[in-house]
Amino acid sequence: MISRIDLRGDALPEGAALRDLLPRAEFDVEAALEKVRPICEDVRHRGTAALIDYAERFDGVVLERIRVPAAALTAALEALDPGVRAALEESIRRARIVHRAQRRTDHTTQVVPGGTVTEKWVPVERVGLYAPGGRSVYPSSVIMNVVPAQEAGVPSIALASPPQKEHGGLPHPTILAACALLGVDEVYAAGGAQAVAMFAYGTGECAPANMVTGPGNIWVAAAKRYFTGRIGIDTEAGPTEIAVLADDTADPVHVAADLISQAEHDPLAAAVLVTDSLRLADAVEKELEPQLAATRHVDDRIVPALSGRQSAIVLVDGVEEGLKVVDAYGAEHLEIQTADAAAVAARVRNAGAIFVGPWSPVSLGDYAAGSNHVLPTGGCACHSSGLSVQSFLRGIHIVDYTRDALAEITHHVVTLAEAEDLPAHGAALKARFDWKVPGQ
Ligand code: HSO
Ligand code: ZN
Repeated sequence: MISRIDLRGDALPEGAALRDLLPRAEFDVEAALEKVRPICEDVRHRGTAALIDYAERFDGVVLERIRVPAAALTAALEALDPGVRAALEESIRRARIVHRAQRRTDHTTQVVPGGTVTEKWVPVERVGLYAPGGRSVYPSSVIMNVVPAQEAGVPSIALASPPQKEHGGLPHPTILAACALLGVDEVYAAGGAQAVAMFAYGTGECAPANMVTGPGNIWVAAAKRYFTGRIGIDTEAGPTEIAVLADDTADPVHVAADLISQAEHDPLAAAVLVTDSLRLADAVEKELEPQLAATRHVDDRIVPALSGRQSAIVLVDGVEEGLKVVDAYGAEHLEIQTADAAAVAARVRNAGAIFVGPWSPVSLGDYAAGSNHVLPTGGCACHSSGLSVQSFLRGIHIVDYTRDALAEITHHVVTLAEAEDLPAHGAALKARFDWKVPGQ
């Protein structure tokens, strides 16, 4: 069911050439861009009326307004299963511990006597968070978006999630309950590109946001790309990926379970096992069958995901080569299931999040490790991080020089300004002094 890529024998190619040998899902955001453009512009011009029309067209519900009433949030929390509530509360508690520790403090550096640069961290003023509906109703993702924004000190947080026909046109009740638990009371029943446009442009009901974060389908990703430059975004989240770097010491039952766990998200989800053990590769493949027989979402998601060209078992000569492969791949989630897993994990350079050893599966991180599960996909782990407090902060440099400190550096500034043919830059400093070239 899962294909094999055999990289044993010859020396591995480097960089892009190695990446080209590895599987990856097609996620053509560019193509979706053309379709979302008119939707976004419609929301810009018609605001709430456009959102109401799209709710009818795409979600099959007739809405009178987009804002979710406060009573619906309270009612959803009251109706929430107590076990789910307790689990969400524990997930929030752990996420807060980790994200609170990420807070940054302002820092002043004295560059020269009388010359300082302070880096001041300021939260984004208003953030719109997106929580998908349909197949992916994930209250855990509400936590992963809201907690870092709150811990960063974002003063205004709003959330949008698609209206659900079976819930009277409101977003899914567990999404609403998660919002209520987190203290987010500004919630909108809007989905897809139109929800992103609502935050980007603002409507009569919803003030514009400076930033939009949160996972979504290809339309949400395309809308985020459309608005890049106008608003801040986190990443264009693509389908979920898991890579497992494992050797002969790994338990095939664990490895198979973890590959299936992420394949469960989406037919385009990627599950990649990188191993130097043929015995493990065979055992994992054998293990998939009984595990699939015991789970749901098999034919619609897991089998297409595992058998798709985005998933594979990659055979390598040793853990050393395996490290090169996982670095070239840059997985959203990377598990290390080898001897001395912590030492191997410490050498990984590219991954959204790393899960070390047999007792740290990706599913733990999805819900309750305290780590964030909004992570870079599609190889973006090579240049980007997952969502964190830092995502919602801006570092502002505050430059404060005394007269003497400015005087001391003026000749260098004037020289560079002349070299760039920008004499007025130099003149801005010279005008402050009875200036002559020092030493003349
Ligand atoms: N693995 C997904 C997040 C998620 N898993 C939500 C379960 N619910 C992307 O990191
Ligand atoms: Zn997951």
